Amino acid sequence: MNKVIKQDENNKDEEFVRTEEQWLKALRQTIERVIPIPYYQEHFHAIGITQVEDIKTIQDFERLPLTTKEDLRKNYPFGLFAEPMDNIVRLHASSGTTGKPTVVGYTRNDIRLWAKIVAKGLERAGVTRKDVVQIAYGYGLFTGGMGLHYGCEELGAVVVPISGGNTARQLMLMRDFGTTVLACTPSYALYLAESLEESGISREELKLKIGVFGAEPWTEGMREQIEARLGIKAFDIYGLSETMGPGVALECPAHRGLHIDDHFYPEVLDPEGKPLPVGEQGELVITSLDKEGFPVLRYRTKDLTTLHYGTCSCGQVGWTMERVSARVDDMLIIRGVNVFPSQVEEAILSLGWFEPHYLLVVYRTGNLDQLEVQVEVNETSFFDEVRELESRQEQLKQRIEEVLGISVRIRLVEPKSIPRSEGKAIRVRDERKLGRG
Ligand code: DLL
Repeated sequence: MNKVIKQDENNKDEEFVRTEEQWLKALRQTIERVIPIPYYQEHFHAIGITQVEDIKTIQDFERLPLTTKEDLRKNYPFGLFAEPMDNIVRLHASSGTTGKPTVVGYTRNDIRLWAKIVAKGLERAGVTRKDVVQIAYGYGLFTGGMGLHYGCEELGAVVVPISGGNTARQLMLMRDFGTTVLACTPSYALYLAESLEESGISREELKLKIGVFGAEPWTEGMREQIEARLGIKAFDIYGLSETMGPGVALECPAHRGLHIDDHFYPEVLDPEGKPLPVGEQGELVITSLDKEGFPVLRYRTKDLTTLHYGTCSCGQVGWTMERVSARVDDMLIIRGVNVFPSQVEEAILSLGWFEPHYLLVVYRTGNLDQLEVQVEVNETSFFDEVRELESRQEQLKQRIEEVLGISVRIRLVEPKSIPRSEGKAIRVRDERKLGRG
């Protein structure tokens, strides 16, 4: 394993930097927590591990079985909890697209820890107790709303728990309550920006300065759009319900990757499940270190990223991850070529003429897969000369084809015709799966 682990004995508890030995100690704690669970016992026995003492090095740890969403489903609902239900105080669940949801349980300590982790990350991004935070992530079984909520309260900021949707009301309260921080998905932030432009409320009437956006992949181009349209600094926040929720990693003002909180041990694997060295892109795998109710061991996130380890210009020492470029699940295979929606987003935004609202439609003619990219034109260009529009369409087609390496069809669509998202945006319609075409 190619990792540089630094030691700094003088660090305060909160900024604690683990040595390799300390990482191992923390990992063994998680192993100890899961060993009594029949599912893990069975899988550990299959590779000859019966007790935590069998894990002596990080290399031993890397032999342990990976956990997948499927494994969680098989143990639905509470089969992988490490604490009796008496000690569980909250449940969350992620819906997923098919089958049963994955259910996660938290003890009182877990909830406290989660709040601390989120508060620490937000503080690094510049949020203080003087801020008014409008939480427009959904509340409920989804971890976004409540995760941010408890984190902001821990920090001492004023929380506006408005949840997602009701856009006109969001804007009114944003102005009237003097909201300084907006927390929601980047696609909803964009929708709010667009609605603000039409609302009669001017940007000058708002006090907004920071955005904490995550829960879905987004590109640098999207960040620039949102920052310019809302007049804020946007920070990327990452997490998933299986490992806790939002807060696993969060950007600092240096914007050189997301700092992974010390309560998680990250790895990046190649498609065969082999650990990759630092600096190489692969699937992120996370082990929780101090979670009691639902510890996860080598959980395959299906998110593609690259890990780094070192000291950031903000002073933080530890792991960082590059922004998640895509989910493995979101990868489309079109005529044998791998296509990610984020590549298309980047190409659209790089030209600067089109709105960042788009949809990838995949269909089949005969035996051939086809990709149509629907992109919205804005109100101004809608009335431009047809020739001008055609030329832009052609340039976009060339740009996307250059990036993807396959031919695509571009369909320019009317302003506001692509559905707006109040949560996680849907970027793909795969008609092959619907049996059409
Ligand atoms: O989306 C938790 C969350 C809430 C994160 C609010 C950030 C802010 P799930 O619904 O379980 O949990 O979905 C997790 O969302 O595996 C990624 O594919 C994606 N995701 C989350 N954050 C980011 C991000 C929440 N910053 C799944 N960039 C993850 C890209 C993200 N993808």
